[in-house]
Amino acid sequence: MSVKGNSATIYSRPKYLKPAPMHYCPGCGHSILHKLIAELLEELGIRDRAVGIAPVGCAVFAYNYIDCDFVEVAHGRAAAVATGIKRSRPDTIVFSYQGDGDLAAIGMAETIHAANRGENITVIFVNNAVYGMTGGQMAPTTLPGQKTATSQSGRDTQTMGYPIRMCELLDTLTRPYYIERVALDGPRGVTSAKKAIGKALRAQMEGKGYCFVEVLSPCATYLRMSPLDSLKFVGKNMAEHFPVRVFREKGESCHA
Ligand SMILES: Cc1ncc(C[n+]2csc(CCOP(=O)(O)OP(=O)(O)O)c2C)c(N)n1
Repeated sequence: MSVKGNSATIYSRPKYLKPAPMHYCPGCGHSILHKLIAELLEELGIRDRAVGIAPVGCAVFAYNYIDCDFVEVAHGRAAAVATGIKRSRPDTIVFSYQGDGDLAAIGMAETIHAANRGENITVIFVNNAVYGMTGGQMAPTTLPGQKTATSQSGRDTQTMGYPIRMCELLDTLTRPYYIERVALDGPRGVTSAKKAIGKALRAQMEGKGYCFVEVLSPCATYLRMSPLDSLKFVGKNMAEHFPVRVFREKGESCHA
């Protein structure tokens, strides 16, 4: 808090969040997550050696907002590029930022193999249960019965399968160090998300290995809900299918 005369500033833009107007829809989780990452870059003192991997998806312009080095990669290729950067420049702190289409559909193979190799990278997986950027098509994480542009009567699990639970899938592997799922469903969820991402970045700084944080995130536009209702959808409907918890910490599986 800084005090000037009779007025006090109790909250301000994080130092490493650029003063650029964001293109995100009202209620979108990406903007909140960008802010958390910007805060952590400052708090952990890693901004000058951080390299973000920007996805193809709604967050394609992440580098316009978060003030650190970034590489923009082709859709789904983040894990492979993150591996290359981290291995060739071990002094960098590499984090990929990926949607469910990017990470769990086209990038599924890279994701699993990077986790299986135990790459010392931080993966931030933004699960909003839909392809946002391209117009609200069904994603691997779309809920059963959820209506999208390509599941107009609702996702039918008989023909379209069930939502893929990435944390659970990765938790079958030996090498990942830390796996947690959090939900941006309100102030408490935002605090948990920051804690989890901070833990994942800190683990990378200590050379611990592969860290995966899944963030359940609202997409009010393609849920066709108000921003407030989309938070409830995340906290209730999404969390029923994607339990919010720590799956693994310190390289030891901690199955509930
Ligand atoms: C190789 C390739 N295939 C498909 C696309 C089209 N495309 C762009 S973004 C996207 C999905 C985005 O959804 P998601 O990753 O969940 O992120 P969101 O937009 O919801 O944040 C797709 C299929 C592309 N750009 N490149």
